[in-house]
Amino acid sequence: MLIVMTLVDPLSYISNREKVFTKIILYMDLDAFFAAVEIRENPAFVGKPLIVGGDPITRRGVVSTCSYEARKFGIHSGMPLAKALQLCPNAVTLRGSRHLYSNISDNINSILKQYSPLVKKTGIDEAFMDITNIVKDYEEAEQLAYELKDEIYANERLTCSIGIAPNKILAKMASNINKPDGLSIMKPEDIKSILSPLKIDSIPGIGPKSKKYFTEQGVITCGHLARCSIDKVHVHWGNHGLKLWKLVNGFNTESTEKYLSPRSRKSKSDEKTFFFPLTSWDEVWHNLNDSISTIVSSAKKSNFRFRTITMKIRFRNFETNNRSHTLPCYINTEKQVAEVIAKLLKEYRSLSPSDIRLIGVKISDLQKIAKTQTDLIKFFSQ
Ligand code: TTP
Ligand code: MG
Repeated sequence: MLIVMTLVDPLSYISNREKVFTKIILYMDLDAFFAAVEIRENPAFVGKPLIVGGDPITRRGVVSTCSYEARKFGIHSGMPLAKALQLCPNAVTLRGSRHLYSNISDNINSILKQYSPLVKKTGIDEAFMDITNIVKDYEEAEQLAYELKDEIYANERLTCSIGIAPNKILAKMASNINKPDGLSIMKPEDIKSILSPLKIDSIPGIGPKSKKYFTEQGVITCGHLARCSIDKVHVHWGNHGLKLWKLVNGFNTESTEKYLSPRSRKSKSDEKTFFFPLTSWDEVWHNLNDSISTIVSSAKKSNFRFRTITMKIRFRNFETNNRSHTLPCYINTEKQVAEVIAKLLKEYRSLSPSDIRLIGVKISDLQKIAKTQTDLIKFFSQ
């Protein structure tokens, strides 16, 4: 084991930048994504071990993912389907519906973007969000995470796990702590103690090979690595080892990324549900105009302008789509919103208005108009 006393001051390895955290990052990952969608589409699968991936008839191919019930049998992504079915012969097996997954992925991305434009999608069911400038502290970040989880569930009936931490790698690690449907917060001062009991391979990037190497040296958990002497770590594992040592000791291993300029997470929305089928597109437009008028007047009243416009459309089969458009500059008139909505609606014009169960408009990415600007606008409009 590499716990060796050393005379070298560990802090001599740490730069000033690594001693501070300036960001709050949220990471969201949907739970058992493909499997959860299939269960949503067919409630008969609730509570059953379900595998998505491979060919259910020939049993060829690999598992894309499986429900948490199937995971109890040791089944996991990437496992040959034949082996998975040996472990759990009664598992329901489906090929999967890629088009539907990608559609849902887009919807969820639109939801995230209504909270912050600083979203970085990193996979079909996962994304990072820089929320530094839209929350005051970690308590507010937690509130935002609950709102986000609720909104995702309300729109898509899917659960996700969220991690909040001062950088991306830690946010991702936090999201794995309470899966599924979890929420874990890792404040800078808690990093070391939260990471300590976690297995070394819970650090993203540590695969089976590195894990074996660390295990041979007696490093099983992040805590074991944190207690190793830094100069020995450097000698044995080089710069990569040093970076991991800094991570598990609560230092900032990520350089601050250049994100877009921060904006508000506030939004205003209005939506209409149609219990009786609509008979014409004029009726759809009438309702949309009504929503546009409501939210634009409300934005004007509170001196807000905005850049992102989202149209939400839910069909009678409860499939829900959110389509967003972010403009290059801020606006605040009904006409400008209507123009964007007309473009977003085009995608659906081949459908029948009677298929629409709900339609709504949301404006987000709101910016308060400075008092001097509002005075000028008033002055010129007089
Ligand atoms: P993951 O987020 O890795 O897995 P998951 O969402 O199924 O489960 P978890 O609750 O642990 O997050 O991947 C997202 C989707 O990507 C997953 O549902 C299926 C697909 N996928 C593959 O097709 N092959 C793979 O090897 C993996 C890992 C995922
Ligand atoms: Mg996932």
